[in-house]
Amino acid sequence: LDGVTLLADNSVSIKDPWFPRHASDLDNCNHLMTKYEPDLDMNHPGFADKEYRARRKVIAEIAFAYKYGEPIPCIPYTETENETWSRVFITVLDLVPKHACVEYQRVFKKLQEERIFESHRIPQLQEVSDFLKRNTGFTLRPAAGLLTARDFLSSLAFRVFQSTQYVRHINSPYHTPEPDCIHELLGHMPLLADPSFAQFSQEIGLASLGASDEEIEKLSTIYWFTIEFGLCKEGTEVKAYGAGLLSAYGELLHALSDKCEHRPFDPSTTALQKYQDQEYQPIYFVAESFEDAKEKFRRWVAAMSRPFEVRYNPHTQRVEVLDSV
Ligand code: NLE
Ligand code: FE2
Repeated sequence: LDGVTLLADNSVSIKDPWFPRHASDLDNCNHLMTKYEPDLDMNHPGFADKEYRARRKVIAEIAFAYKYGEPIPCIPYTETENETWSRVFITVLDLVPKHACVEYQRVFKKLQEERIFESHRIPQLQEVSDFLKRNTGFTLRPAAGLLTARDFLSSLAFRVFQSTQYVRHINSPYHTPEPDCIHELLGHMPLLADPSFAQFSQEIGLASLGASDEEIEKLSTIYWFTIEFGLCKEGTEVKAYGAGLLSAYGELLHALSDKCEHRPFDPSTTALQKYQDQEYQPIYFVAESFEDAKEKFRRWVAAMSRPFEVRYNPHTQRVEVLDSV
């Protein structure tokens, strides 16, 4: 292929860079970050556990093989995996009424009523995806592990959430630095079924399409301090809405204690805050409300350098590009 053909085929140019235009293009957006893997990281609780590593491989293969439009394969979880879920589920049940935001609590109840959230078994991604679809139009895709920020954020533009399907090691049930399905299910799913939160998530995704590397870094930092580790005000109290807090009770208690710093959520400063993903966070950002976070985010995104605007068409599942200059 010569350069001209490449340009024509992939529409690669600075003004018109490649990014997924249709939900099926997400089949090409599953580049993994090699971080915290049980095969590579000696500190991973599964590093010395051959059986665990083999299990992870089997589950990863499902994600690699997955294509747009297919049902998400069902995983018959083992007794140990269900036991790990059970332990985390029970601690979350205990802390939710006091520390989770009302939106999370509302959907959590609904998930229990529909018998999707039960203490003795891990829900299947397909049933949760169907639940989300009924509530906000979000759907799930299985992911083999941690994706690059660009790939991960781009899915959100289509109201698609890339979800891991493997389970953390039984030896560290209450905190893991890498996402696993317990984190996805208990942390992310309730709020992705909330309309206002779903909208906020999608807008972060839309802002990421065709963004520069520097902007992707800022957007993923905002994602980190909101969707993963966000706190919000509720009257005079501060509650958790971040998924990384709601799936790890140790950090949840830490985040609401006086051992860390709370700052008001403000996209321009939050986007520049350095963060690490090994330990509990030293700083959390507190939103006034989802609506307020969304307003502030919109104003901040409007100042981004992208020479075009994008709009999602849910009827065609396609992103439309509008010239804005
Ligand atoms: N620390 C979280 C947990 O243990 O559930 C996972 C965070 C993934 C970014
Ligand atoms: Fe997450």
